[in-house]
Amino acid sequence: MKPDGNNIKIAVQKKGRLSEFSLEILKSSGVDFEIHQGRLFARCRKFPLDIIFLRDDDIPEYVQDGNSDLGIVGSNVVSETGARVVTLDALGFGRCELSIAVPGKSGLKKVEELEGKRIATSYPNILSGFLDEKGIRDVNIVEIHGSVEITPSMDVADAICDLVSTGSTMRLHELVPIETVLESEAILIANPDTLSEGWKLELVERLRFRIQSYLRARKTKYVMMNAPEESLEKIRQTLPGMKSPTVLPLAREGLIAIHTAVPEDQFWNVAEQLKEFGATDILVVPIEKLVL
Ligand code: PRT
Ligand code: ZN
Repeated sequence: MKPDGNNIKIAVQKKGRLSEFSLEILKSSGVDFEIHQGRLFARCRKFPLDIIFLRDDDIPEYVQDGNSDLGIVGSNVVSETGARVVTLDALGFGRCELSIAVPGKSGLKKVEELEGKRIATSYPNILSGFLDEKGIRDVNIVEIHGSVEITPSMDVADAICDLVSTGSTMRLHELVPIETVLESEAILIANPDTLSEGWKLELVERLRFRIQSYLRARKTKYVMMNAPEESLEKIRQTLPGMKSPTVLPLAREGLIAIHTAVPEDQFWNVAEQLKEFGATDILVVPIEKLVL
C-alpha cells in the first residue's frame, strides 16, 4: 500500500532539448501538473507523482542514489556517468549519434589514424572506453563542455567526438564524421530499489502503460476510406499490422467504408496502393491514445 503523502518521483530535464517532449509524455499520460517559473519541483494531480527538474547530466546519479525513482534522459548521459540504474523503455525521441569527426582538410579517414592525436569531447568516459576496445591507446582526450566543434579550428584538438543529429553543425565547421561511437535516444530509467518496492512498482507500471499507449498512438494514424466492395480483400492485405478493420456498408450499393489504424511511417506507401484499388475520400486523423 502506498504510504500517505508519498508519491513516486520522476526527474526530467529542466531546460533543453528533452524538456518539452518529456513533459508532453507526462501530460498525455493523464498526469496533471503546473510548472511555476524557477520552481524545481511540481506535484501532480490525478496521479501520485512528483516531477523534479534538473540538468540532464545530474539525472542518472539522482536516480541511482534514490533521490528520484524514475528519470527521462538521453542514453548517452547514462552511459557517460556509468550510473547504476535500470533502463525501462526507449522513448523514441532525442535521437542522435555520438560521432568522431575530423576537419575535412585533414585527410584523416579512419579512427586508427588518430593515434598520437588530440580529440576534444564532453564524453571522455565513453570515448576512452571506445578507443580502448579498438586498441587505440595513445590519444590525448581533451575534455571540454560546450562548443566542442570549434576546437579543431582553434588548434585545441585534431578531432572531436560530439553528438550529431542533423549533421548541420559539423558541416558548418567543415568537420567530417568518420566513426559512430554510440547511438542514443531518450530513455526512461529507474532506481533498482524502486522496482522491488511493491507500491512503487505498481505506480511505475501504471505510468509506463500510459506512456506506451501515448507513444504507440503518436506513431499511428486512424484511416477511413470508401472503397468498392470487391477491393476489400486486396485492401485488407495492403494494410500493415491490421488485425481486423471495421467495414461498414454505404448507402450506395457496392461501396463500403473501411476504418483502420496504420503506422504513420507506412502511410504514404499504403495510400498510393489504396488509391490503385479504387479507395476514395481517404481521411487520416491522429490518435490520442492506443490502449492494447
Ligand atoms: O542544461 P543541460 O545540461 O540540462 O542541457 P545540455 O545543454 O547538456 O543538453 P541539451 O539540451 O543540448 O541536450 C540534451 C540531450 O539531447 C542530449 O544529452 C542528447 O541525449 C539529446 N540530443 C539529441 C542532443 C542532440 N540531439 C544534439 N544534436 N544533444 C545535443 N546536440 C547538439 C550537439 O552537441 C551539437 O552541438 O546539437 C549540435 C549538433 O546538432 P546538429 O543537428 O547540427 O547535428
Ligand atoms: Zn547537460
